[in-house]
Amino acid sequence: MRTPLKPAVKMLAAAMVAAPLIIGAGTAAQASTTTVSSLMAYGDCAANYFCSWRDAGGSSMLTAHPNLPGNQGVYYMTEPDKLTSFYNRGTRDVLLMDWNAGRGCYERIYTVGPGGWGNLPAALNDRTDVLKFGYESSLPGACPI
Ligand SMILES: [Ca+2]
Repeated sequence: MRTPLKPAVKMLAAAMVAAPLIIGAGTAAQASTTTVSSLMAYGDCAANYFCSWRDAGGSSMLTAHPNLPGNQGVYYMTEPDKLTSFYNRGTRDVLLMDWNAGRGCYERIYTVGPGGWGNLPAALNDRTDVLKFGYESSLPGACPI
């Protein structure tokens, strides 16, 4: 049985639902710093963005980053080791990178093609530290391939 939400939580949730979603509006630089609601789900990921969530099935949004060229498309996770599910609405592959302490470098653990969405395999859950669009960017400390 679910515990009813406390009134303050209910009000906050209602306000978040009522607030218009502005991701994708304005410049890419502005949009990349837009605060996202934990109520967002797969369907809320804007076109040309890579979105991630803390929980399976697009639950509890973690990040929304625009598909930018070169090194602008490299994003260090503000909350590393939290990414569980994802949706790539960009036009290029997104590479998920994990710090490998043994090797002392960031290794690619997963690649999400354009349009790809879902949950990471269990062994890769809560490991992503950096994500990057495409292959042309350089990530300092990346493991040699
Ligand atoms: Ca990690």
